[in-house]
Amino acid sequence: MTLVAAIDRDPAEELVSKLCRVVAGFKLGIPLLLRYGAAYAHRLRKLCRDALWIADLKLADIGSTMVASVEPLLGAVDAFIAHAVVGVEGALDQLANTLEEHGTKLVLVVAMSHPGASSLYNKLVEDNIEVARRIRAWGVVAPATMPELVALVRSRLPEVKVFSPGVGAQGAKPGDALCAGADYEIVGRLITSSPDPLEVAKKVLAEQKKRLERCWKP
Ligand code: 3DU
Repeated sequence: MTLVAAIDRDPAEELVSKLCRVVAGFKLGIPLLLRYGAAYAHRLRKLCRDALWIADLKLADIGSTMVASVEPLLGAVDAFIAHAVVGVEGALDQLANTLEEHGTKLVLVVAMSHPGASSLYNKLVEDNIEVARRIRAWGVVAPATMPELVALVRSRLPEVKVFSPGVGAQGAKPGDALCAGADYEIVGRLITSSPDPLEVAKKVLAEQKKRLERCWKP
């Protein structure tokens, strides 16, 4: 399965129950976690235990603050997202150690999907990739809206899981990032704002499949 649903808003429980059969995982966002707290994430997980659960806290701080931020969610999720750009020493090294102790994965943002990311953030993509390599991140986030960056990340980090947001509301088409080498496409509003989220999720999966068949042809 190649689809991760970004759950940033209500009705989260309904969305998780409906999508559980068709998605690879769920990415819980800050808006939802701020509104309902960590206990809610533990509850949500019980609705779809076998999915891949990711907390997208957008961590970008010194190590001890990032460690304190993840603690309430340990056990509720399989992975946390942090920004590579904060660097290793005194930051991601401490976070990575804590996550490893708890059998939890680290996913690093190496490039972002919004247009403004091109003016600064994405210029650091090579350095961010190096951070991901040094810290042995399990996964990275790279933008579906800029498939050339996904392809770059895939070529530099062949063993790492690549998650690509930006499909749907931000303009990328299902399968664009998969064709460029991503493992999963993260889709939020296209699915979560629809009156029939399950139907839209199935449509995204079908479009991904169709696109993949075409992109692999010589
Ligand atoms: O645009 P959507 O509604 O499909 O949601 C995309 C999700 O991925 C959302 O939770 C957002 O916070 C996250 N994300 C990006 O969109 C772009 C990034 O570069 C990193 C994370």
